[in-house]
Amino acid sequence: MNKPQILQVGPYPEWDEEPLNAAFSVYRYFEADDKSALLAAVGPTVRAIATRGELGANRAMIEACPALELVSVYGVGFDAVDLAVCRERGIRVTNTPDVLTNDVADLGVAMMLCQSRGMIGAEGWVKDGSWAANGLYPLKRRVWGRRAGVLGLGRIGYEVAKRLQGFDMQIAYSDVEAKDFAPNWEFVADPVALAARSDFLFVTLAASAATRHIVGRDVIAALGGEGMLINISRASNIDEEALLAALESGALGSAALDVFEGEPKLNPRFLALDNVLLQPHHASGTIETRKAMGQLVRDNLTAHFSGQPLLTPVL
Ligand code: 8YV
Repeated sequence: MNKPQILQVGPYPEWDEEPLNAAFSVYRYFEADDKSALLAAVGPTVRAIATRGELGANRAMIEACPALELVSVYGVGFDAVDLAVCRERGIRVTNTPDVLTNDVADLGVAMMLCQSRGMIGAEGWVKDGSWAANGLYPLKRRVWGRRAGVLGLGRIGYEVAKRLQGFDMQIAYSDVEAKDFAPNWEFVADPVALAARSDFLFVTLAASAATRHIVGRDVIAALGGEGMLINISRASNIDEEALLAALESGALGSAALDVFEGEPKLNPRFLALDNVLLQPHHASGTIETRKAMGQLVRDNLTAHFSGQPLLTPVL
């Protein structure tokens, strides 16, 4: 039997490659020197695209595959998939929600702790001999008991807030409406008002055209010179230019960021700052979660090609 032909947009860990290649005829888009030539040659036979959250599948790629039936995303975020063209053509889309929620929440909280307590600098203080030479490390800010804002109380935002409760923080959130599963957390509809009452602001929104730059100049100013912004969602949720300017001037205290415009080539102005903690889009990056994500990508592909219902459909 002929295996279904799929286009793989980016690499996966090696434990995913073998089962993927066993079940499907895989065209490795990311390895092609001439990507347009590859699309022109194999696009007509491609029935599914297997991609990653941050890579998605754009209109040109989808249009080069006239027989496309499914886009299977390794990641919860599907903002990089052109959903409009998928809708027009009746192409199904799946993602990998739930399996990564706890790890993403863990990293957000870890970044808050690490940055607020100055742990990276403190390690440098030990390793470069400053402790022995100069004595005590400069004092940092506490986390427990302070005010946390969660912008977007979806699956990941909820797990972040749950963890913050363990630090006795005063928790508030913004979302399109108050959530009845969160009676102990204050609902603040306006993101600017949320930022104004927060010491730490977590951005946990699913990115879309509607949320683009939702964290703009006003939110950043309201968070202020003592505030910390933590982004474990997508760079597009934040006006990066306004963020950089505020970090440079001290109008915003600090930021802990896992995602960047144009990543992995982030704006070099980030590298010159000493009030940031920078992570390489790694919030879901544990072996356990990535194995579960890879399995779910394949399970959705397999379900589709065997006529079964998709496990985690987006469209
Ligand atoms: C990436 C993500 O998919 O879940 C998402 O939306 O962005 C991540 O989990 C991951 O970095 C693999 O590329």
